Amino acid sequence: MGYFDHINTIQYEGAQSLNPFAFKHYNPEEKIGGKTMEEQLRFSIAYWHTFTGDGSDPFGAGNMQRPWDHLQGMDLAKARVEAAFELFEKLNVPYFCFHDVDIAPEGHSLAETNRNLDEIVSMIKDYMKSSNTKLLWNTANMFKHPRFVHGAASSNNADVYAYAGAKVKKGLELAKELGAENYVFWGGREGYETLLNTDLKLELDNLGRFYHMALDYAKEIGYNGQFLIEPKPQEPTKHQYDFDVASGMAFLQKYDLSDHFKFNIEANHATLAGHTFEHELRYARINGMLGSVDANQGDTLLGWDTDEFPTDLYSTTLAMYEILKNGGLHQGGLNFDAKVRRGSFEADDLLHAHIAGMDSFAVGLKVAHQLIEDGVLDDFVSERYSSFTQGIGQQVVEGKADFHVLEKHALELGTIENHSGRQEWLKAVINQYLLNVNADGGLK
Ligand code: XLS
Ligand code: CA
Ligand code: CA
Repeated sequence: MGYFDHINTIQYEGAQSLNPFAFKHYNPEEKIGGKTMEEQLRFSIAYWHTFTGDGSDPFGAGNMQRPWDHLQGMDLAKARVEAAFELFEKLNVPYFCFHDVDIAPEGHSLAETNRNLDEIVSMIKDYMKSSNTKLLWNTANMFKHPRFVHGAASSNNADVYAYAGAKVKKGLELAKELGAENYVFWGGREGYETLLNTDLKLELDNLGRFYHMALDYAKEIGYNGQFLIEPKPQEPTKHQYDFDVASGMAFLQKYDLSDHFKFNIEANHATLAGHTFEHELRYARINGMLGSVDANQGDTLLGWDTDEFPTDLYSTTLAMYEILKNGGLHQGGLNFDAKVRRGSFEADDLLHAHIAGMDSFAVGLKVAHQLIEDGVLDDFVSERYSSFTQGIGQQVVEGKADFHVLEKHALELGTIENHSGRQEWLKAVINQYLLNVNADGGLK
């Protein structure tokens, strides 16, 4: 007896299908840009939202109806593993991600917690032997337990710092054991509330030291996964240290870590930082630091981290544009760090949500691929910057200009001519591609 027996494996039925349990655009085998959609998109399910999350929010208790609800403790943890591998197979998703506390309950001591983890990890390892689903990344939750009230690797309390080190040590061991392709650091409480009680320099220096210790330990045990920093500007802290990609890069460079880390970019964190999703992806990409993606979306009417399933095709298209320009996600993936709304409390909603997210990114992939093939944006952008391919512009780019050269050129200029940036036209072109690339008939 399984948890999702009433649902068959989700199949691709094409854009005209009205079957709620079918993919309309995600066709894993279909090749786009020389690779299958499965290889291009590398979808992943987030264990915490889908198997551990209960729907509780600051105003109300948990309300999700899950077929494993009657269980507790380690029995509950084991049931979740069974349910997880069943859902991975039903959705044919190649990856999953977890925090340590998502998969096993915390014990009364660190040693007991680690024993719980070991038991569940060996169960997961067994399931992975016969499953196609692999571990995209794992991480340590260093924000939930009260001990992390003042942070973890940026805490004022050295005992907490040590505890955090022990958790990441264990996390790296699990990553190696399960073959995680990446290891993520999201600094949930690595930040501060007020400078009145904060030694900013010591906290940042300690954080830098902590990441070095993690790198050293990974090397020591022979764990070769990619290290990822996941930026977020705030929430739960008022000011989180890895605010966005640009500030994360400055931090990594200062502490001599930039050769060893890439970024895990979450859409909703980008918008919380006052950026677009594609801005963060572009910023990381042009610096060779786009590692992986937490695929979700925020809500323009709500100012917080709502972690909705991604359904905005405009956003998935622009995200896939960056990802394709990056030559793909490499060992990263598109992890649905997304939760069903509180009102969507039935277990079937988990399937609807993932199908919606996977289809939305499949559309984004197809449209972005076509935009790149046709060179629509590339041609426009290169024309727009063509003044830097000749004359004074070329001298600037080749490092042959100084202020004397610039002044001489400026003094000789007559009227300066600028051209329109044509953004309304470009948006209309994207709309055309969105509608045409996917127009393969009406509904049936
Ligand atoms: C929270 C973060 C978190 C990380 C992993 O906002 O998105 O879930 O992805 O700790
Ligand atoms: Ca995330
Ligand atoms: Ca989030």
